[in-house]
Amino acid sequence: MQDPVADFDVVIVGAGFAGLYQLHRLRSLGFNTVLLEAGSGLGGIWHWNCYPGARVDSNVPIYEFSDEAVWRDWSWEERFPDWRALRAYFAHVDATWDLSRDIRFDTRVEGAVWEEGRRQWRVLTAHGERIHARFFVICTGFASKPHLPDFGGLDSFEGRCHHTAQWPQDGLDMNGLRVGIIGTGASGVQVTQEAARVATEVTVFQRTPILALAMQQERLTPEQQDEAKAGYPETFRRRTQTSGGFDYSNCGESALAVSDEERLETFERLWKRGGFSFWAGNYADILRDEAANRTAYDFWRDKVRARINDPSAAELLAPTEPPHPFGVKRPSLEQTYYDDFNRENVSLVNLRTSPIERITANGVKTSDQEYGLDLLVLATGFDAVTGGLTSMDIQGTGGETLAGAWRDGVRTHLGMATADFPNLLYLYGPQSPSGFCNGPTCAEVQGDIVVDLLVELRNRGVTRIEATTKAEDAWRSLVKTIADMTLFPRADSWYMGANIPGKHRELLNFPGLQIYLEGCKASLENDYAGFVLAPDGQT
Ligand code: NA7
Repeated sequence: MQDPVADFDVVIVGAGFAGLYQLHRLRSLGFNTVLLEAGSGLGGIWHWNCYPGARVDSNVPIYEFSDEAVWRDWSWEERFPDWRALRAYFAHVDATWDLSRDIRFDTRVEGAVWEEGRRQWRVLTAHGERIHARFFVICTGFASKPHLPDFGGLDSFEGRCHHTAQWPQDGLDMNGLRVGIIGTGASGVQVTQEAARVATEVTVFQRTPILALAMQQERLTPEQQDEAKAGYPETFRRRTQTSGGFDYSNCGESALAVSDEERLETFERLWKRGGFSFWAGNYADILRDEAANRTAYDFWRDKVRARINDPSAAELLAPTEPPHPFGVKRPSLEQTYYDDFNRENVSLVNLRTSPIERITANGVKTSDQEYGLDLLVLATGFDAVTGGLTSMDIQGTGGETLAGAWRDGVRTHLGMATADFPNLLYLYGPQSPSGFCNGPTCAEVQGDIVVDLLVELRNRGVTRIEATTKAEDAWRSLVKTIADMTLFPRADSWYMGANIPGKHRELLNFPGLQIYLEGCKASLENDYAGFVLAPDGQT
């Protein structure tokens, strides 16, 4: 039985890339640190996402830590590893950095209360523990709160039903089953590809078509990687200098400034490179200018349609007219997704014309017919970016919760702190690069800012730091100004909080790692502008 009350310098929540990096660095700097993790293992999203086909759509080595002690003896089998490989990687990180001894697994944080007198957070776990810490660093990622739409009758379904992020940890064999998949985001695409190979029938319920890009998966050998490792330090340095933390940079300023032939040649080259090249490495105005965007959409549409035999399925999956501008909802990567709709066992239901009326004991009843199912997969996404934070009952100085403080929109300074919540810092959260940035890059770059800040506070004897509302206003307005220069507000995406009924609509991520870092620098190098620092014993 653990001590019900414990005292730490820092409590971290979440054992994904961001949380593990915090633990590793803060501990090495002498901070008394503990990490609380709701799951039974490391990996964050890669602990929960164990559905068939779950795979990262960022390539390695971009999608890993930059510490040589970790990458020196590690090699992957695929350019885009699956969840099993990622779990093995996290076990390797654990062994290298010796992390688990300071991680409490199966420990869900339910809430936290700021205690002004002690200048500490009292963190409450589902086990009833109370953990006191001067600083509370939340690293719950952008996708830790699954979104389960309110489908009537869900409880009456007699088959098995799982959200992709709540998949049974001991697996579920889809062989021979009639599988229904609601949702066609990254998770829906990945499950569909696996189900198509083994299930008797696969029914994909689509509301909005995903504009998925060709992954161009590759097998990797250890020899290949050993040879490439001489270049890793440069690769990792370069990824901190791009706008999305990847190794992509724009291939030109404007898609409209070049001839049709040149544009086509460029698009073909980006397509062959695979991954997010066609999205993050495209012309700079693709995500800003509607006409430029349309050239990319048309290219994508024609590539996809060429693979689908049935013209009506082709029109649903890759419509003649874009459902929204290309790339303003997250594209996701596919390997066989579009070919799978040529299989006898795979069918597509258009929820725009035949909405779901209810879930029945047998399956899904739309306005047209009832689909009998053995397994219903809810690939319906997440209360993204904010959900991991607002689902905890975190009470600041006046007793207001974070969820309450953000009721009419997110308020942060530098995407990592909020007024009335002193000594609370969050990573990969709202108004930070978050979903627009490669996870490991953000974990390190934003993570270093937080670590440096905590070291500086310790050096100065500062025991309380709080963002000002004025700084929040300025940061919020900066995010809005940049968002309005892009096409992102044009889609009902999780980027905009628009996938959750009733959620305030606004761009939740900071678009552009470099501009973000400049904003941080402007504060941190200007004596922490936008924060009020209080040395011990002073207000
Ligand atoms: P996403 O990308 O949010 O996709 C969720 C999907 O579920 C999407 O196709 C939604 O349609 C659909 N959805 C959500 N609610 C409903 C209801 N009520 N009815 C029908 N369909 C619905 O989540 P993922 O898990 O695939 O991916 C999340 C991120 O993880 C991804 O971006 C990567 O970063 C990895 P919609 O498009 O809203 O019409």
